[in-house]
Amino acid sequence: MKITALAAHTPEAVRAALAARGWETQPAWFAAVGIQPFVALIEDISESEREALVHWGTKSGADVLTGGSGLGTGGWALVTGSTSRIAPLARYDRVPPELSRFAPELGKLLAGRAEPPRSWPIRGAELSLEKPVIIGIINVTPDSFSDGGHLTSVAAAIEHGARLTAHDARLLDVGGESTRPGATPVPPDEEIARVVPVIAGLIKRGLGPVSVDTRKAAVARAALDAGAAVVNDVSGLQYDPALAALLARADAGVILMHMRGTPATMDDLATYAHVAPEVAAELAATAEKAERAGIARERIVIDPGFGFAKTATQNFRLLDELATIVALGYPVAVGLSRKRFLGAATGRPVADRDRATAVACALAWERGARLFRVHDVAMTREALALAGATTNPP
Ligand code: PMM
Repeated sequence: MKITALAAHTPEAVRAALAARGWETQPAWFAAVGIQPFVALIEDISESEREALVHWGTKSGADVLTGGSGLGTGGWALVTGSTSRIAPLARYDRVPPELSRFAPELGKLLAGRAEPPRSWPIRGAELSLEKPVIIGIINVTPDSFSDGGHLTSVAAAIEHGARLTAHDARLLDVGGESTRPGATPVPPDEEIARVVPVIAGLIKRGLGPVSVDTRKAAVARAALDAGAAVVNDVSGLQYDPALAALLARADAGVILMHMRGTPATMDDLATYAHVAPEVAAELAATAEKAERAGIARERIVIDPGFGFAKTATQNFRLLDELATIVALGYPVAVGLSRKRFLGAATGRPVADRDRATAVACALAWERGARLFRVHDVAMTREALALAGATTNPP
Protein backbone atom coordinates (compact mmCIF):
# COMPACT_ATOMS: atom_id res chain seq x y z
CA MET A 1 0.00 0.00 0.00
CA LYS A 2 1.09 3.56 -0.67
CA ILE A 3 -0.59 6.80 0.45
CA THR A 4 0.30 10.24 -0.96
CA ALA A 5 -1.14 13.57 0.13
CA LEU A 6 -1.60 15.46 -3.16
CA ALA A 7 -1.26 19.23 -3.54
CA ALA A 8 -4.66 20.70 -2.74
CA HIS A 9 -4.17 24.35 -3.77
CA THR A 10 -4.63 23.58 -7.46
CA PRO A 11 -6.96 21.21 -9.35
CA GLU A 12 -3.93 20.30 -11.44
CA ALA A 13 -2.70 17.68 -8.96
CA VAL A 14 -5.95 15.69 -9.00
CA ARG A 15 -6.35 16.16 -12.75
CA ALA A 16 -2.86 14.75 -13.34
CA ALA A 17 -3.47 11.85 -10.94
CA LEU A 18 -6.68 10.91 -12.78
CA ALA A 19 -5.15 11.44 -16.23
CA ALA A 20 -2.25 9.17 -15.29
CA ARG A 21 -4.86 6.52 -14.47
CA GLY A 22 -6.57 6.69 -17.83
CA TRP A 23 -9.33 9.28 -17.25
CA GLU A 24 -10.33 11.36 -20.27
CA THR A 25 -9.28 15.04 -20.18
CA GLN A 26 -12.73 16.60 -19.57
CA PRO A 27 -14.07 14.32 -16.84
CA ALA A 28 -10.68 14.45 -15.10
CA TRP A 29 -10.77 18.25 -15.13
CA PHE A 30 -14.39 18.48 -13.91
CA ALA A 31 -13.72 16.01 -11.10
CA ALA A 32 -10.58 17.90 -10.09
CA VAL A 33 -12.38 21.26 -10.03
CA GLY A 34 -15.31 19.72 -8.16
CA ILE A 35 -13.19 18.55 -5.26
CA GLN A 36 -11.41 21.91 -4.87
CA PRO A 37 -12.26 23.37 -1.45
CA PHE A 38 -14.76 26.21 -1.33
CA VAL A 39 -15.21 28.44 1.71
CA ALA A 40 -18.18 30.81 1.84
CA LEU A 41 -18.62 33.38 4.59
CA ILE A 42 -22.33 34.26 4.70
CA GLU A 43 -23.20 37.30 6.78
CA ASP A 44 -26.31 39.15 7.95
CA ILE A 45 -28.53 36.09 8.08
CA SER A 46 -31.44 35.23 10.34
CA GLU A 47 -31.58 32.69 13.12
CA SER A 48 -33.79 30.39 11.03
CA GLU A 49 -31.40 30.64 8.05
CA ARG A 50 -28.52 29.66 10.34
CA GLU A 51 -30.44 26.66 11.61
CA ALA A 52 -31.42 25.62 8.10
CA LEU A 53 -27.77 25.89 6.98
CA VAL A 54 -26.54 23.70 9.84
CA HIS A 55 -29.20 21.12 8.98
CA TRP A 56 -28.35 21.28 5.27
CA GLY A 57 -24.63 20.96 6.05
CA THR A 58 -25.16 17.80 8.08
CA LYS A 59 -27.12 16.21 5.23
CA SER A 60 -24.79 17.44 2.45
CA GLY A 61 -21.38 16.74 3.94
CA ALA A 62 -20.42 20.41 4.19
CA ASP A 63 -18.96 21.87 7.38
CA VAL A 64 -20.97 24.77 8.78
CA LEU A 65 -19.75 27.05 11.57
CA THR A 66 -22.19 29.71 12.71
CA GLY A 67 -22.48 32.47 15.23
CA GLY A 68 -24.88 35.20 16.18
CA SER A 69 -22.82 38.33 16.36
CA GLY A 70 -19.85 39.91 14.72
CA LEU A 71 -19.18 42.58 12.15
CA GLY A 72 -22.64 42.89 10.69
CA THR A 73 -25.97 43.23 12.40
CA GLY A 74 -27.18 39.67 12.00
CA GLY A 75 -25.79 36.18 12.31
CA TRP A 76 -23.16 34.58 10.16
CA ALA A 77 -22.14 31.19 8.83
CA LEU A 78 -18.95 29.78 7.37
CA VAL A 79 -19.84 27.04 4.91
CA THR A 80 -16.97 24.91 3.72
CA GLY A 81 -16.52 21.76 1.73
CA SER A 82 -15.64 20.62 -1.75
CA THR A 83 -17.01 22.82 -4.52
CA SER A 84 -19.32 20.06 -5.75
CA ARG A 85 -20.83 19.69 -2.25
CA ILE A 86 -21.46 23.43 -1.94
CA ALA A 87 -22.72 23.89 -5.52
CA PRO A 88 -26.33 22.73 -4.83
CA LEU A 89 -26.67 25.66 -2.40
CA ALA A 90 -26.50 27.90 -5.47
CA ARG A 91 -29.60 26.25 -6.99
CA TYR A 92 -33.12 27.20 -5.94
CA ASP A 93 -34.45 23.79 -6.90
CA ARG A 94 -31.96 21.85 -4.79
CA VAL A 95 -32.27 23.55 -1.40
CA PRO A 96 -35.05 24.11 1.14
CA PRO A 97 -36.91 27.42 0.65
CA GLU A 98 -35.25 29.01 3.74
CA LEU A 99 -31.91 28.81 1.93
CA SER A 100 -32.96 30.02 -1.52
CA ARG A 101 -31.94 33.62 -0.75
CA PHE A 102 -28.25 32.63 -1.03
CA ALA A 103 -28.52 31.10 -4.51
CA PRO A 104 -27.86 34.17 -6.73
CA GLU A 105 -24.76 35.39 -4.85
CA LEU A 106 -23.29 31.92 -4.46
CA GLY A 107 -24.04 31.16 -8.10
CA LYS A 108 -22.05 34.23 -9.14
CA LEU A 109 -19.07 33.22 -6.97
CA LEU A 110 -19.07 29.66 -8.29
CA ALA A 111 -19.43 30.81 -11.91
CA GLY A 112 -16.61 33.33 -11.47
CA ARG A 113 -14.36 30.57 -10.22
CA ALA A 114 -15.29 28.12 -12.97
CA GLU A 115 -14.98 30.71 -15.75
CA PRO A 116 -12.53 33.47 -14.82
CA PRO A 117 -12.34 36.36 -17.32
CA ARG A 118 -9.89 35.53 -20.09
CA SER A 119 -9.53 38.93 -21.71
CA TRP A 120 -10.11 42.62 -21.02
CA PRO A 121 -11.60 44.80 -23.74
CA ILE A 122 -10.12 48.30 -23.71
CA ARG A 123 -10.44 51.02 -26.30
CA GLY A 124 -9.21 49.71 -29.65
CA ALA A 125 -7.75 46.47 -28.25
CA GLU A 126 -8.46 43.36 -26.23
CA LEU A 127 -5.79 42.38 -23.71
CA SER A 128 -5.49 38.64 -23.12
CA LEU A 129 -5.30 37.69 -19.44
CA GLU A 130 -3.95 34.20 -20.12
CA LYS A 131 -0.51 35.68 -19.52
CA PRO A 132 0.38 38.39 -16.97
CA VAL A 133 -0.36 41.94 -18.13
CA ILE A 134 2.39 44.27 -16.98
CA ILE A 135 1.38 47.91 -16.70
CA GLY A 136 4.41 50.19 -16.87
CA ILE A 137 4.25 53.31 -14.70
CA ILE A 138 5.00 56.74 -16.14
CA ASN A 139 4.57 59.24 -13.31
CA VAL A 140 4.82 62.83 -14.45
CA THR A 141 4.46 64.28 -10.97
CA PRO A 142 6.98 66.14 -8.87
CA ASP A 143 6.14 63.99 -5.81
CA SER A 144 4.74 60.47 -6.38
CA PHE A 145 5.28 57.58 -3.92
CA SER A 146 8.55 56.42 -5.28
CA ASP A 147 9.75 57.90 -8.53
CA GLY A 148 8.38 61.44 -8.30
CA GLY A 149 10.45 64.02 -10.00
CA HIS A 150 12.40 61.67 -12.30
CA LEU A 151 10.51 62.45 -15.47
CA THR A 152 10.70 66.17 -15.73
CA SER A 153 10.17 66.62 -19.46
CA VAL A 154 7.66 65.28 -21.94
CA ALA A 155 10.51 63.88 -24.04
CA ALA A 156 11.96 62.00 -21.04
CA ALA A 157 8.54 60.56 -20.20
CA ILE A 158 8.07 59.30 -23.77
CA GLU A 159 11.56 57.79 -23.83
CA HIS A 160 10.73 56.07 -20.56
CA GLY A 161 7.55 54.70 -22.18
CA ALA A 162 9.62 53.35 -25.07
CA ARG A 163 11.91 51.54 -22.59
CA LEU A 164 8.97 50.04 -20.67
CA THR A 165 7.43 48.86 -23.95
CA ALA A 166 10.72 47.28 -25.02
CA HIS A 167 10.65 45.38 -21.73
CA ASP A 168 7.16 44.05 -22.58
CA ALA A 169 4.81 46.39 -20.75
CA ARG A 170 1.39 45.78 -22.33
CA LEU A 171 -0.11 49.03 -21.03
CA LEU A 172 1.52 52.37 -20.07
CA ASP A 173 -0.09 54.17 -17.12
CA VAL A 174 0.46 57.91 -17.18
CA GLY A 175 -0.23 59.80 -13.94
CA GLY A 176 -0.02 63.52 -13.21
CA GLU A 177 -1.21 63.65 -9.61
CA SER A 178 0.57 62.09 -6.66
CA THR A 179 -1.63 59.98 -4.41
CA ARG A 180 0.97 59.37 -1.71
CA PRO A 181 -0.33 59.64 1.85
CA GLY A 182 -1.01 63.25 2.73
CA ALA A 183 -0.66 64.55 -0.86
CA THR A 184 -2.75 67.56 -1.81
CA PRO A 185 -4.88 67.46 -4.98
CA VAL A 186 -3.62 69.00 -8.22
CA PRO A 187 -6.04 71.34 -10.08
CA PRO A 188 -7.46 69.63 -13.21
CA ASP A 189 -5.88 72.12 -15.63
CA GLU A 190 -2.43 71.48 -14.25
CA GLU A 191 -2.95 67.71 -14.29
CA ILE A 192 -4.14 67.89 -17.91
CA ALA A 193 -1.09 69.98 -18.85
CA ARG A 194 1.15 67.28 -17.33
CA VAL A 195 -0.43 64.13 -18.81
CA VAL A 196 -1.93 65.06 -22.19
CA PRO A 197 1.32 65.93 -24.02
CA VAL A 198 2.85 62.66 -22.78
CA ILE A 199 -0.17 60.56 -23.80
CA ALA A 200 -0.34 62.23 -27.22
CA GLY A 201 3.42 61.81 -27.67
CA LEU A 202 3.37 58.11 -26.72
CA ILE A 203 0.57 57.42 -29.18
CA LYS A 204 2.28 59.41 -31.93
CA ARG A 205 5.35 57.19 -31.42
CA GLY A 206 3.16 54.08 -31.74
CA LEU A 207 3.66 53.23 -28.04
CA GLY A 208 0.84 52.00 -25.85
CA PRO A 209 -2.02 51.31 -25.36
CA VAL A 210 -2.03 54.07 -22.76
CA SER A 211 -3.89 54.36 -19.48
CA VAL A 212 -4.43 57.57 -17.54
CA ASP A 213 -4.13 57.45 -13.75
CA THR A 214 -6.67 60.05 -12.64
CA ARG A 215 -9.64 60.55 -10.33
CA LYS A 216 -11.07 63.46 -12.30
CA ALA A 217 -13.59 63.43 -15.14
CA ALA A 218 -12.05 66.50 -16.82
CA VAL A 219 -8.62 64.88 -16.92
CA ALA A 220 -10.05 61.53 -18.06
CA ARG A 221 -11.92 63.28 -20.88
CA ALA A 222 -8.80 65.15 -22.06
CA ALA A 223 -6.75 61.93 -21.87
CA LEU A 224 -9.36 59.95 -23.83
CA ASP A 225 -9.44 62.73 -26.44
CA ALA A 226 -5.65 62.41 -26.67
CA GLY A 227 -6.02 58.66 -27.34
CA ALA A 228 -5.92 56.95 -23.93
CA ALA A 229 -7.50 53.47 -23.91
CA VAL A 230 -7.95 52.98 -20.15
CA VAL A 231 -8.87 55.15 -17.16
CA ASN A 232 -7.29 54.09 -13.86
CA ASP A 233 -9.23 55.69 -11.00
CA VAL A 234 -7.57 55.20 -7.61
CA SER A 235 -10.66 56.62 -5.90
CA GLY A 236 -12.95 53.88 -7.25
CA LEU A 237 -15.51 56.47 -8.47
CA GLN A 238 -15.59 58.19 -5.07
CA TYR A 239 -13.81 61.41 -5.94
CA ASP A 240 -15.56 62.91 -8.95
CA PRO A 241 -19.29 62.22 -9.40
CA ALA A 242 -19.01 63.06 -13.12
CA LEU A 243 -16.50 60.31 -13.89
CA ALA A 244 -18.87 57.32 -14.01
CA ALA A 245 -21.15 58.87 -16.64
CA LEU A 246 -18.16 59.85 -18.76
CA LEU A 247 -16.79 56.30 -18.60
CA ALA A 248 -20.20 54.85 -19.45
CA ARG A 249 -20.16 56.86 -22.70
CA ALA A 250 -16.54 55.98 -23.54
CA ASP A 251 -15.45 52.57 -24.77
CA ALA A 252 -12.37 52.59 -22.55
CA GLY A 253 -11.18 50.01 -20.06
CA VAL A 254 -11.66 51.03 -16.44
CA ILE A 255 -9.52 50.18 -13.40
CA LEU A 256 -11.39 50.75 -10.13
CA MET A 257 -9.14 50.78 -7.10
CA HIS A 258 -10.11 50.42 -3.46
CA MET A 259 -9.30 53.14 -0.99
CA ARG A 260 -11.03 54.86 1.85
CA GLY A 261 -11.18 58.64 2.10
CA THR A 262 -8.61 60.60 0.12
CA PRO A 263 -4.80 60.52 0.13
CA ALA A 264 -5.01 63.27 2.76
CA THR A 265 -7.24 61.26 5.11
CA MET A 266 -6.73 57.58 4.21
CA ASP A 267 -4.12 56.65 6.81
CA ASP A 268 -6.65 57.25 9.60
CA LEU A 269 -9.22 54.99 7.91
CA ALA A 270 -7.14 51.80 7.97
CA THR A 271 -9.50 50.11 10.42
CA TYR A 272 -10.62 46.61 9.50
CA ALA A 273 -11.59 43.62 11.63
CA HIS A 274 -10.69 41.35 8.68
CA VAL A 275 -9.25 43.24 5.76
CA ALA A 276 -9.80 40.97 2.71
CA PRO A 277 -13.60 40.43 2.97
CA GLU A 278 -14.13 44.09 3.87
CA VAL A 279 -12.11 45.32 0.88
CA ALA A 280 -13.92 42.75 -1.29
CA ALA A 281 -17.33 44.03 -0.15
CA GLU A 282 -16.38 47.66 -0.75
CA LEU A 283 -14.93 46.83 -4.19
CA ALA A 284 -18.05 44.83 -5.09
CA ALA A 285 -20.18 47.88 -4.21
CA THR A 286 -17.91 50.08 -6.37
CA ALA A 287 -18.17 47.73 -9.34
CA GLU A 288 -21.97 47.56 -8.93
CA LYS A 289 -22.13 51.34 -8.87
CA ALA A 290 -20.07 51.42 -12.09
CA GLU A 291 -22.36 48.92 -13.79
CA ARG A 292 -25.48 50.78 -12.65
CA ALA A 293 -24.00 53.92 -14.20
CA GLY A 294 -23.72 52.05 -17.51
CA ILE A 295 -20.08 50.91 -17.58
CA ALA A 296 -19.97 47.47 -19.23
CA ARG A 297 -19.00 44.75 -16.76
CA GLU A 298 -16.34 43.24 -19.02
CA ARG A 299 -14.49 46.59 -19.19
CA ILE A 300 -14.00 46.70 -15.41
CA VAL A 301 -10.79 45.65 -13.66
CA ILE A 302 -10.66 45.88 -9.86
CA ASP A 303 -7.63 46.64 -7.70
CA PRO A 304 -7.45 46.19 -3.89
CA GLY A 305 -5.33 49.33 -3.55
CA PHE A 306 -2.20 48.23 -1.72
CA GLY A 307 -0.95 51.02 0.53
CA PHE A 308 -4.19 53.00 0.35
CA ALA A 309 -5.91 53.10 3.76
CA LYS A 310 -4.07 49.93 4.82
CA THR A 311 -1.32 49.30 7.36
CA ALA A 312 1.70 47.17 6.48
CA THR A 313 0.16 44.17 8.27
CA GLN A 314 -3.14 44.69 6.46
CA ASN A 315 -1.33 44.90 3.09
CA PHE A 316 0.37 41.56 3.75
CA ARG A 317 -2.91 39.94 4.86
CA LEU A 318 -4.58 41.28 1.75
CA LEU A 319 -1.81 39.95 -0.49
CA ASP A 320 -2.06 36.52 1.12
CA GLU A 321 -5.87 36.49 0.86
CA LEU A 322 -6.01 38.04 -2.61
CA ALA A 323 -8.16 35.11 -3.80
CA THR A 324 -11.04 36.71 -1.86
CA ILE A 325 -10.82 39.70 -4.23
CA VAL A 326 -10.32 37.48 -7.31
CA ALA A 327 -13.49 35.56 -6.34
CA LEU A 328 -15.59 38.64 -7.19
CA GLY A 329 -15.16 37.56 -10.83
CA TYR A 330 -13.49 40.68 -12.28
CA PRO A 331 -9.90 40.69 -13.50
CA VAL A 332 -7.69 41.86 -10.64
CA ALA A 333 -4.86 44.40 -10.95
CA VAL A 334 -2.32 44.98 -8.20
CA GLY A 335 -0.10 47.99 -7.56
CA LEU A 336 2.65 46.68 -5.30
CA SER A 337 5.57 48.45 -6.85
CA ARG A 338 8.08 49.88 -4.34
CA LYS A 339 5.37 50.34 -1.72
CA ARG A 340 6.25 51.05 1.89
CA PHE A 341 5.00 47.72 3.26
CA LEU A 342 7.53 45.88 1.07
CA GLY A 343 10.20 47.88 2.86
CA ALA A 344 8.70 46.81 6.19
CA ALA A 345 9.54 43.19 5.33
CA THR A 346 12.87 43.67 3.56
CA GLY A 347 14.30 46.69 5.33
CA ARG A 348 15.06 48.19 1.90
CA PRO A 349 14.54 51.86 1.04
CA VAL A 350 12.18 52.86 -1.77
CA ALA A 351 14.95 52.97 -4.38
CA ASP A 352 15.83 49.33 -3.68
CA ARG A 353 12.46 47.58 -3.68
CA ASP A 354 12.22 46.25 -7.23
CA ARG A 355 13.27 42.72 -6.28
CA ALA A 356 10.68 42.70 -3.48
CA THR A 357 8.13 44.04 -6.00
CA ALA A 358 8.90 41.24 -8.44
CA VAL A 359 8.50 38.56 -5.76
CA ALA A 360 5.26 40.13 -4.49
CA CYS A 361 3.89 40.17 -8.06
CA ALA A 362 4.69 36.47 -8.45
CA LEU A 363 2.82 35.72 -5.22
CA ALA A 364 -0.12 37.82 -6.44
CA TRP A 365 -0.18 35.95 -9.77
CA GLU A 366 -0.40 32.66 -7.91
CA ARG A 367 -3.37 34.00 -5.96
CA GLY A 368 -5.13 35.04 -9.17
CA ALA A 369 -4.07 38.63 -10.00
CA ARG A 370 -3.62 39.16 -13.74
CA LEU A 371 -2.46 42.78 -14.10
CA PHE A 372 0.62 44.25 -12.43
CA ARG A 373 1.35 47.96 -12.24
CA VAL A 374 5.11 48.37 -11.79
CA HIS A 375 8.03 50.73 -12.24
CA ASP A 376 10.71 48.15 -13.16
CA VAL A 377 8.98 46.18 -15.90
CA ALA A 378 12.01 44.06 -16.84
CA MET A 379 12.52 42.57 -13.37
CA THR A 380 8.83 41.90 -12.75
CA ARG A 381 8.50 40.35 -16.18
CA GLU A 382 11.15 37.78 -15.27
CA ALA A 383 9.49 36.93 -11.94
CA LEU A 384 6.09 36.59 -13.62
CA ALA A 385 7.52 34.50 -16.46
CA LEU A 386 8.70 32.07 -13.80
CA ALA A 387 5.46 32.13 -11.82
CA GLY A 388 3.48 31.65 -15.04
CA ALA A 389 5.68 28.75 -16.12
CA THR A 390 5.07 27.00 -12.79
CA THR A 391 1.31 26.92 -13.30
CA ASN A 392 1.52 26.67 -17.10
CA PRO A 393 4.81 25.04 -18.16
CA PRO A 394 6.19 26.29 -21.52
N1 PMM B 1 -0.78 53.06 -6.72
C1 PMM B 1 -0.35 54.32 -6.97
C2 PMM B 1 -0.89 55.08 -8.02
N2 PMM B 1 -1.82 54.55 -8.83
N3 PMM B 1 -3.20 52.74 -9.44
C3 PMM B 1 -3.64 51.50 -9.23
N4 PMM B 1 -4.58 50.98 -10.05
N5 PMM B 1 -3.17 50.74 -8.20
C4 PMM B 1 -2.23 51.21 -7.33
O1 PMM B 1 -1.86 50.47 -6.40
C5 PMM B 1 -1.73 52.53 -7.53
C6 PMM B 1 -2.25 53.28 -8.62
C7 PMM B 1 0.69 54.93 -6.08
O2 PMM B 1 1.97 54.49 -6.45
P1 PMM B 1 3.06 55.42 -7.24
O3 PMM B 1 2.93 56.82 -6.69
O4 PMM B 1 4.37 54.76 -6.93
O5 PMM B 1 2.71 55.36 -8.69
